[in-house]
Amino acid sequence: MKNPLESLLTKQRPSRIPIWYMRQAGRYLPEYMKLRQEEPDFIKFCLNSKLCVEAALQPMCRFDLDASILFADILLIPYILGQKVKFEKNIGPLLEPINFPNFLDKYDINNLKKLKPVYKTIINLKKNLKPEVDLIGFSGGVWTLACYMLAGRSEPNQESAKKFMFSKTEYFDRLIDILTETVSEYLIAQIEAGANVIQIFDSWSGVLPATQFESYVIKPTAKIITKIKKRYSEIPVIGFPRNAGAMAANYATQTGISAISIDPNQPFDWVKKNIQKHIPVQGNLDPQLAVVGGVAMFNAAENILNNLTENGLVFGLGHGIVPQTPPENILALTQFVREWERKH
Ligand code: 1CP
Repeated sequence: MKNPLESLLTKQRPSRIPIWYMRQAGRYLPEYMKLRQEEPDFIKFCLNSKLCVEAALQPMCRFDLDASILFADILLIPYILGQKVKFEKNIGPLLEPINFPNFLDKYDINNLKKLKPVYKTIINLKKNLKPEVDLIGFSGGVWTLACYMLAGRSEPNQESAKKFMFSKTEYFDRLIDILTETVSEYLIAQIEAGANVIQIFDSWSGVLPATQFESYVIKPTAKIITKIKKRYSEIPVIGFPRNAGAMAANYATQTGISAISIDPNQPFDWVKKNIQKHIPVQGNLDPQLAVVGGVAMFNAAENILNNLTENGLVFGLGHGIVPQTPPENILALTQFVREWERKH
């Protein structure tokens, strides 16, 4: 029998409500902060399988979760494509400016071999997971990767990437093609190593006009999924087109995705009618509720469970767990969902 998460994503009845949280490992866990001191350079940390396996397992020891997510970062892709990437404390990622078209001309898919330590993390992580727990591999969506590559840092409205997209469209399209091929092969390699569910994080999809959302979120995602399905037809892929609004409905029906991670601001009725009619959803508790905890968090969680479990729900947050979150709240939230299920 398949595990709860895999069952739900492949349209079978799960034995219980699957739960996992985006960014469930990492900065809100004191044991992670301690482990992190062993390798201050975050890229090197992500390329150290031993440390990454331990980081991925930390939340599994604390909480009753149905999936473990690979510990790595979406910015390993620009890094192996030859762009210098570093993570600065209190600032975030800093990427060196790209020289066009030289950068595009020196593209070589073989650079993906530099990510062997990531595949090793998956192999060793799998050995440490209970058989009923799924292993999620992931990548950034190509638009989101392009955002960081073009802005060189985290930029809330993505002006730099948008300006480049509108003014240097030919270069931009080539970059998107390169990223589409790279992400496809990267995810296939993760599946080969043992990931049995994939999530694509398109965290910045919400800043795009509808036309460009079609071209740079929906189309590349559809291509990636077609490539994956050709090799591994059974592997479910969860999409996270953050802040996509009404475009999430097109994303649900046009990409071949198995489920969508929805935002906290998407109304239940709209989600039921436009997404759950086709595929299950994942989410969508506001991450700040997990910071606050208590009655506010439980009421909101119950509302999600009352509204979305009937037609396929992976319970989780609408975005990643933020660093200020007390781990006890994640424990209480997980127990609350298990208890709700026992009563219903
Ligand atoms: O220890 C540290 O200081 C590094 C903090 C950190 C961690 C723990 C970063 C830097 N990345 C990660 C791990 C990570 N990143 C994981 C594995 C952990 C887990 O989920 O269990 C995953 C899945 C990611 C994915 C990721 N990285 C995304 C997509 C999800 C999202 O939150 O929208 C994005 C956008 C990134 C980029 C990134 N990595 C790190 C930072 C500070 C940023 C920039 C975020 C921003 O622009 O606000």
